[in-house]
Amino acid sequence: SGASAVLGRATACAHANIALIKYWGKADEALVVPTTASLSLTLDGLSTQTTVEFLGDGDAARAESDSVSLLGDDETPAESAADERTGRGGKADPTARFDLAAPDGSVGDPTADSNTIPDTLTIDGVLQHGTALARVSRFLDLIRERAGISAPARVASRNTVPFGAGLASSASAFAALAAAGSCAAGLDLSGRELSRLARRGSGSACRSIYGGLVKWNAGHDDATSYAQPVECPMDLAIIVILISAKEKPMSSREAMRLTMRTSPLYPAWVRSSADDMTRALAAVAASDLDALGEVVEANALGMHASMMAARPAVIYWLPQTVTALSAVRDLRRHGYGAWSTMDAGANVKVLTAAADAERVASELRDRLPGQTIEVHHIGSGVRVVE
Ligand code: 2P0
Repeated sequence: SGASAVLGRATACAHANIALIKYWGKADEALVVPTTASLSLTLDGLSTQTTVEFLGDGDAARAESDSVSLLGDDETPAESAADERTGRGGKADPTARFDLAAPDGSVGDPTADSNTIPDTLTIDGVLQHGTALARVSRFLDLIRERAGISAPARVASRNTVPFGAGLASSASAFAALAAAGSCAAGLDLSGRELSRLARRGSGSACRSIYGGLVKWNAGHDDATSYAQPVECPMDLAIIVILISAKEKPMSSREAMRLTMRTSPLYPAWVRSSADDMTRALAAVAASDLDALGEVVEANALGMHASMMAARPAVIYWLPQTVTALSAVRDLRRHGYGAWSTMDAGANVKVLTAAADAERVASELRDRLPGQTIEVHHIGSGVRVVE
């Protein structure tokens, strides 16, 4: 069919965020409802700009068959029933389909369906196929369903974030996609609705809807799991020590699943996380950076301890990671206010006061020669730019 006319088009820009109190594990895989609440800073610099165009006519055949199997078990009971009618609902492993880093084309791999999806996706100018395209298409299905359209989309995304290196590329990516996609589909969503939508693409993306300090309320279902801005009287900064920009060995999605399923330390980390959140929010309210830094570093190291205790172990650390963590501790002994945090990768991020950031970064460059060390100040929330 001649699907070339553009029905709606929008471009949005979103920034990455770094969690101070971490999200690690889902209580509901399909809806991306986390086991714990998390707290993050949205940063300047690291960003994604995405344009979504819905193309004319749609494809009736696709609307009647393929979208049903793609929506799958994370949708409403009506759609689950539709899955049963088509006899396709029970075939795939419902978890494997969500895995960007599926190692092969086994059952449940979304690449199996991807050639029937008329959407197109380019990331930094490179046309995407397979799992990346399928994950974006499934996400667009949520928007199409809500807007009552069945048009295929053309998506083009540009990043200043290295992909899949534990620098929160999926957060800025799905925040930008949620805003551009919903706008292009003619939906006018509130910040909270946008946050809930972005969450379905990637959990941490729900926090990048807002700028500054942001709390993601864990909630217990789709309606109650969303992010909101938190008043922060301190001017904070994050220094990124880029140890590896290579794609991480295991996606965070897969790693958190493995940690939840097999790590005897995971339940202890979840329990301590609630207390960490309380302490962090109290420290923020009191402008007590020392207290905030202490709980931030402990929360991240506890998360990594729980990963290392998984069977098999999930170890993102490299030798330079340990060196960087030691350098930050050493700076503290010399009176600097600097605390480490880490995500699903080898890189170390350092929390400081904005006013100290350049001085701390320069000390770190002296102690860690040859490493790329960048200061990031607070960034803004997602915005539709055209
Ligand atoms: C966070 N991370 O709070 C934690 C800390 C990494 C370590 O959110 O499966 O890409 O798409 O919901 O959001 C990375 O996980 O995972 C992450 P999905 P996501 O920032």
